[in-house]
Amino acid sequence: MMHTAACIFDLDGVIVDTARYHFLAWKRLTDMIGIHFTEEDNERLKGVSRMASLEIILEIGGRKIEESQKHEYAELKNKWYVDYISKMTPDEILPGCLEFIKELKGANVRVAIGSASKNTPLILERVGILELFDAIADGNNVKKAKPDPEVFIKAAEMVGIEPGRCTVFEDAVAGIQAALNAGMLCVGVGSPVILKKAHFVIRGLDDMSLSKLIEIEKGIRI
Ligand code: B16
Ligand code: MG
Repeated sequence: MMHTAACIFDLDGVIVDTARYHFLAWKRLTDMIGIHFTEEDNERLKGVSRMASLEIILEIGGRKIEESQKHEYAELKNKWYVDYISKMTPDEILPGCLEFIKELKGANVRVAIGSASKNTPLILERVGILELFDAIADGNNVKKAKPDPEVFIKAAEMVGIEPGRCTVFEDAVAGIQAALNAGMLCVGVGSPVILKKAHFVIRGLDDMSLSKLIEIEKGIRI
């Protein structure tokens, strides 16, 4: 018997790899305003909201600017980012994702998105899987950023499943913490060294299946 009744997926880094588009758009902004910004710096932005990402970048560059200027920069970055993601295609869905979601649906497990991104609907629509999800909690209907549990609690509410019967799939440290704060089973997607707080870590959804999820549940005795 399966304990999990809903799976909540982070978007960027779990279902699609949009981190490179975020990087290209932030890089364009940092080049424009003369801040040295590297791919390594970009790691710090994963799972972090747009404005919080800009704050980190300004801190890296040692800049202090007016609020209005911050909004201008964030809007500019987003315009460039939207240009990139508008060109996304279904072949950018990460390996194993569709197969696993189909398996979950076959077992009557609810599937939802729990993402910080305000561009979630656009991305899902571009890669052709908007209709696949029973609920979408994202930067548009959630106020508090991960590690606050709000986004995952909201997703659980939307599918009508108690948090204790939800499993989260997350690639960012802040997201793992958010899932733990929500009282959910948390599967990290990526490096076990970085995601050490997760209950279990997989390299990608191609490393996941219904039977493996049941084994993970048994291992942590929920
Ligand atoms: P937007 P996730 C997050 O999505 C990204 O990881 C993070 O890099 C980005 O800054 C954030 O969304 C906000 O995105 O500017 O599109 O609203 O990983 O929570 O799915
Ligand atoms: Mg992510």
